Amino acid sequence: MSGVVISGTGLWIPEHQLTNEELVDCYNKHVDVYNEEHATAIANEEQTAKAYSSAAFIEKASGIKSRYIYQKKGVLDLDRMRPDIPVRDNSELSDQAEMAIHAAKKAMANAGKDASDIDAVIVSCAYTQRSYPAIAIEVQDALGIEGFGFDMLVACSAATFALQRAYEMVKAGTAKCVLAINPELTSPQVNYKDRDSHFIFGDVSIATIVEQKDTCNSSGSFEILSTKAFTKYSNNIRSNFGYVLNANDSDPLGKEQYFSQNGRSVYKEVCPMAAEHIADHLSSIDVKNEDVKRWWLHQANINMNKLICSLLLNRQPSEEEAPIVLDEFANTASAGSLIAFNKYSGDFQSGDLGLICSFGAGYSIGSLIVRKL
Ligand code: CO8
Repeated sequence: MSGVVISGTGLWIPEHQLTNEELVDCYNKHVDVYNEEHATAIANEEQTAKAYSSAAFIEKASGIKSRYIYQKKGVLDLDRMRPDIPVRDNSELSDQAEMAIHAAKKAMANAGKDASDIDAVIVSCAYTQRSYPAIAIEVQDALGIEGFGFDMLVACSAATFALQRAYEMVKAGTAKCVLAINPELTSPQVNYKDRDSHFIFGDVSIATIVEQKDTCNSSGSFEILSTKAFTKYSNNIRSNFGYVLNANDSDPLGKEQYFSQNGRSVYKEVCPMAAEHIADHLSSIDVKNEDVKRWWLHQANINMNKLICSLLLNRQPSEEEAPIVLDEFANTASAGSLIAFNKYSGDFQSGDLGLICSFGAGYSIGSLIVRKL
């Protein structure tokens, strides 16, 4: 067995952008309408008035300035405040398969692979838009790939966990070349009427080719030296929407069904956990923290990434060492660390080491140590 490499990635960005200012403006108009409609109950202290959101708070607390969105229509409409994504006929490509295919084609081109080279497709993300048939099988069919495909859900760690499955499949010889795709369509699960979370997420799609070193003919490839996964149950980040709502008569659009979190606790609990996970992973293959040229970290919050790196390096990381993409993309669930890898790995020289790491809901943490070939 010759080793396993990442031979190419492909990033697809939706055409619509949504700034903090646009989101906040709409949210604050919603607050005015809400507080006026509930004025009596608020005055009688039966209900709490909603408070304004602020673009300055969002940028300071998270580092997020903007995000891309698959369908902007509807989100800034006060009477809707949800994306308006038209229903597609069963004979049409699904939205998520379309997002996946955009990124897959770019990854295949970057890795120098065509459909006949690939024998497995993984679609892995925070949500899939339906249960079955798997989005991965739809993508496999549309691209003309022989072999097999399956979907996986691991929230923010969906991308790293999928790359770990791809690595293991190639290593075990159950697949020769895997196309792993993360079409993160998060916007339908964002509660745009909730001040604490309306700004957090964006949509994007990223794809990665994982194959044997022997078959790799791409100049931009990275050998995967090691992978490590960790999970620990926590209720601090939840999304309750699911098919059982139909049976328990809950409102599928009720606010308790959307993404929600206890952001402060997540911050406090996940940062030390992620730093410990990374340090243990690096030391397990005798790599010193200082020998890592770049930290392609999950993109939820700029302050989290700075804290995790400072725990690892005993100093603040430079922008080159720990690149940030969340200012432009926001939190794109699992895709963030791979967007950073896609955009900030071109300057690597042969032998340079880097670490890809995600952390989030579950809790889940996934990491890969990679070396430029
Ligand atoms: N505008 C103005 N003020 C605000 C706003 C706002 N939008 N939101 C909150 N405030 C106020 C609060 O009310 C609070 O006021 P007070 O002090 O009077 O009580 C004050 O600002 C401070 O609030 P917080 O303590 O909540 O603010 P933080 O500094 O903690 O920042 C963050 C909030 C940015 C959410 C921060 O806690 C954070 O980033 N935490 C980590 C979160 C994280 O990484 N979560 C992972 C989530 S994603 C994931 O795991 C996968 C999910 C899958 C995808 C889901 C797609 C939908």
